[in-house]
Amino acid sequence: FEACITDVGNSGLRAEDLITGRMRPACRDHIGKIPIQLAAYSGTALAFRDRLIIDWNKTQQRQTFDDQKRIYYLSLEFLMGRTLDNAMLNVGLKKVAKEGLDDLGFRIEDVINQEHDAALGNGGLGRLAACFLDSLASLNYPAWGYGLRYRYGIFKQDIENGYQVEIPDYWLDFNPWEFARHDVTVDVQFYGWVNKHTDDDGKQVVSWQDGELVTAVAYDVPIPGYGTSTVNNLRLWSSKASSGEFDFSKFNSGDYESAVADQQRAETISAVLYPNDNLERGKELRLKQQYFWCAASLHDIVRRFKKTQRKWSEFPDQVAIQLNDTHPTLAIVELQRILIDKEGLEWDVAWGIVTKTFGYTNHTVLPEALEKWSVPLFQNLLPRHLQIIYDINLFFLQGVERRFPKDREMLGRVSIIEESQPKMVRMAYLAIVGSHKVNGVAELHSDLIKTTIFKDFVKIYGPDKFTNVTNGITPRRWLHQANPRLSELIASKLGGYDFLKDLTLLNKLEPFVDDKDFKKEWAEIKYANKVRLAQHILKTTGVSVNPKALFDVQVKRIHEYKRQQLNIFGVIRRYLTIKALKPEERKKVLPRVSIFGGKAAPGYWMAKTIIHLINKVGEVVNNDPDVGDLLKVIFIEDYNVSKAEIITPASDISEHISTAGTEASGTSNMKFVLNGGLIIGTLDGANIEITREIGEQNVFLFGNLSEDVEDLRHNHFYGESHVDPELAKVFDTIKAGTFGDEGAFSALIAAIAEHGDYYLVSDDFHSYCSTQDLIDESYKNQDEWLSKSILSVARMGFFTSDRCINEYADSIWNIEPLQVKDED
Ligand code: 26Q
Repeated sequence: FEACITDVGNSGLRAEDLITGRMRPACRDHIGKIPIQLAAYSGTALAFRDRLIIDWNKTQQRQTFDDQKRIYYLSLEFLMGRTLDNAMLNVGLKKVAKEGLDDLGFRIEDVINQEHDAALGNGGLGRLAACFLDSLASLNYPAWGYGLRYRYGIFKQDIENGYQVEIPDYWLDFNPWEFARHDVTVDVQFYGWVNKHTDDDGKQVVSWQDGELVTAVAYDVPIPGYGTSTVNNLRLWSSKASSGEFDFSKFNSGDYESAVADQQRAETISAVLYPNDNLERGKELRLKQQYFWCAASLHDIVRRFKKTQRKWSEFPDQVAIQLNDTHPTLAIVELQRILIDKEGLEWDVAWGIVTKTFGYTNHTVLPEALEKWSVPLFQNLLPRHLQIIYDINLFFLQGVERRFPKDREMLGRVSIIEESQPKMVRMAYLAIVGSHKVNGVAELHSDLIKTTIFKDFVKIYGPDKFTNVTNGITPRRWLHQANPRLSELIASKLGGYDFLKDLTLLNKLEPFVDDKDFKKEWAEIKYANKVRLAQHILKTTGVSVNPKALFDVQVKRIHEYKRQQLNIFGVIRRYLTIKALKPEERKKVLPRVSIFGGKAAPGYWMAKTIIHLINKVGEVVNNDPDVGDLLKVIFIEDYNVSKAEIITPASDISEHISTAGTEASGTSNMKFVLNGGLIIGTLDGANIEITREIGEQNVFLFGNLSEDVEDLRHNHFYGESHVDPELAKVFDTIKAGTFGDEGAFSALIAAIAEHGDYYLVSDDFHSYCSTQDLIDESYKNQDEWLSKSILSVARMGFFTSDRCINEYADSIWNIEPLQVKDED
């Protein structure tokens, strides 16, 4: 930083100098004739980057020299958001940067806002991976992330006439945070055939031959820890044709088109993030992405291990690999392949090493989200891997048969190969069989996987193989960065910012719950955050909302199980109630702003219909003079990490209202409570543990319990169909065309009224509405509301991702922190 901004300041350079090029060459290279704000961003980012590089090198050298066990976190998604602000805070020089930029005539917020989000993820799972990287570095664990460098991240969402429109997210125009490592490449093989023969010593040799090669090129991203000099590495792979830019032999022989086509086919692998979450579609390109990334990462890990010249038996003492869902399960098969085909180890020895190395995290019980790949697809793309999977399955089933000779059905149920037409490889089963630990992401979820989808595996392996690690979030980004004023107020009472590294210290806020001045400041900060969000809403939607109203927020991926439809039906009911009141009665109504945000998978028609309905309801309600400020309905376009940083601190109440038993954990629930917002929620995922920590009196719970869901669903099909009467009125209003073409929403209504209401919207509607009414009443007592808000924050210490990472480190990875020393 000294190198850029302060130098610029000290040497008397003006803002214009940033673009006229009187800067260090590294900055100048990137600047040219770009807008001045972007130039300021470039300069600042490059300054901090320089700073990070020094510690990054030291950390990597130290980790190599020390040669301790490392954790490799394999995730197809890293939803990082922006980096500059985080880098400034972690390095501890944001204040210096602010002053430097002020001197040059820039507002630091404007500079920060220039950065494009790194949106290499869909939602919860990808953001969790990003929080984990932050905690791993902050806690000094030797850790690497491995992912794909998508040219296009999650699409940008526009709303046109109330419909979602997807725009490609090309984010790599200027990305100062990545370093192309053209010296670090791996050739990855696809297709081809398997050659088995016996060598001169009578040993069977298996080789995978021919097919096509694609080159993986490493791009490294520094991951700084907070308040430490540890800077870990995130390595993202980019694909390119293996013979360089073109196959010159084809090119020279005149086959230009096919040379270009080869190149494009190779580059397609890392071109785009699949925009589905919690839905699996079985596309070949997705399987190619998975293998490409697993093979490159494994090759890299093995190469690093081999440099140490240790025995293979020591591999699990040096390497822990965590699978973020089943997406990287092929890494298990790839390691087994390397050990037996390339390194010549015996099957059992190799398999012992493999299972000691891997851990698998499950993020869902939804059947439609469990990955399965067709055997013919596998056979064609990865013929050797399919053979190995068959062998893994054979040995596994033989073991099962010996242990449970009487239970013949068990074999079919637990087989890694599903005997369907076509046959399918069940990736979750493969991940369980190939790992030493399997974890869920919240207590209820971890219990559910043991009693439902993985029940047989608990019988086979015993309960100890299955464990829980409740998710967490990084308080650096989700409190300190997103809500600096709240963080500062807390620090002023706690005597410093230690709570950002030990979040349990927040409990020292409890004594202030009755402190008048403190409460006043607490309320002022919330209000200021609401004003900021109101400004954003005005700017982006043209709708003016009153920051004194209750802000009710639901931001997350749009999915039927998350039940945004329940929320919007509740909003319609509220609208009808207001309309039915006499003008003088309306004065007693508590004004509310219902805020929605989130993307629908492009092919998920029902989710898109929900977005459409929210927008249409907004158009009507927001322009109804009978309603005025009493109710506004806002859909915030293109919800992403940097918008979450504005929205989260501004909520009074947020909605976490999934059908009980369907949301594995949820993590935005934690973010909202940590920012002093209360929550309305079902007894699902981490809501349950949040309630246990902060106290039932501080949470608005409603709805059926997960243990009753199965019976309720059964009754919908075999009992009498029955729609809650209040909900029926809402449906009538929609059908009457109040929100435009009623036909547009008929499928949404039919799913509930005619097709079994799988997500129990009608069953929970009454309870949801009365709980919302209770929220209105509670909010009117601001003093009590504030006490709930403060107490909740004070009791949120458990939900830091630092706690979560320490649990993984102790109970799954068996790794220790490694501090970079000053003299390094
Ligand atoms: C699978 C196959 C093909 C294409 C895409 C996918 C795919 C992609 C993303 C499947 C699932 C996802 C993402 C899932 C996800 O975000 N799950 C969420 O994980 C969070 C972190 O543990 C939890 O808090 C949420 O409850 C869970 O829904």
